[in-house]
Amino acid sequence: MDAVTRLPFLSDLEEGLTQEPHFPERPGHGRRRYRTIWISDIHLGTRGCNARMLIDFLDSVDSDTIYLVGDIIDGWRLKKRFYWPASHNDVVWRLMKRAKRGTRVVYIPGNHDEMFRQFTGLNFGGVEIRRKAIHDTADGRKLLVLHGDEFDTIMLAHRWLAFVGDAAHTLLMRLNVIVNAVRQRMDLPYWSLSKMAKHKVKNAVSFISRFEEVVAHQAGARGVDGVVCGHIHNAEIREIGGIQYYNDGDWVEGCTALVEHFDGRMEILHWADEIAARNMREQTRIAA
Ligand SMILES: [Mn+2]
Repeated sequence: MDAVTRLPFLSDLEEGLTQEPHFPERPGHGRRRYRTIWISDIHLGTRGCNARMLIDFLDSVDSDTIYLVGDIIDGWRLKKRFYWPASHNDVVWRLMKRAKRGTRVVYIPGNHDEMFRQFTGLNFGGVEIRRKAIHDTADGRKLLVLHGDEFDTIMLAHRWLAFVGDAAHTLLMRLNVIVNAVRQRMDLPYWSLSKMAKHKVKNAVSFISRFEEVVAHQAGARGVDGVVCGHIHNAEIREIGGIQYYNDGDWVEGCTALVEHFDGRMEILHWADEIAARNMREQTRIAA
């Protein structure tokens, strides 16, 4: 495929996949089994990605099907600056290995890895690349699976607010002091920059619930029972207007996955909590 070679990092990626993983894979027996696993917003190729935590997750669980719900590799950032540590390569290695061992792997590229959308319909080493998918649950429900950026145009007015977080708030509070020192010198009245920031953070919360409502509404119009997406880095299971809304979260901040049990029951796994609980159990075992 000629198009593949146009992406500078894919040749490095292919080379890395032929080698053994840097972090040895834990043996497959004793893994927790699920019917389906959904993960997204891994952002491989960025410093923010918690690849080591994801490696631990992938070595601890197994499933019949795994959906990669977009923003798996951050092509935007990789194009600007190549950052590809061994752990990031190991994540791809494990996903490819899974496909080879017979797990159905469905990859739905997001907006950060949109360069893979040109391969929609193709099979890449056992990985099916799709624009969206319909998942049939064990208890007979139909779920629409997509990344979620397709609703950005509807959300555009609120979009930037999602990036206003605590760090920005702290910075704005500091700026507030400077701004008002200047204003005072210019004989201008006090004006609260931090108050405005707080208002924006509140808007970020309303952005999330608005996104969830838009996605659920759009899914409902397509006649499915529910929808699974990622994109906004906020894991959630919620019912909105008779539609089940599922978001599998991310591996930058939350480190979460969405899973379907063999009876169709859905659950969000918080992997940092799982690791903490496991360490606690090991400590008590050693102490005993
Ligand atoms: Mn996204």
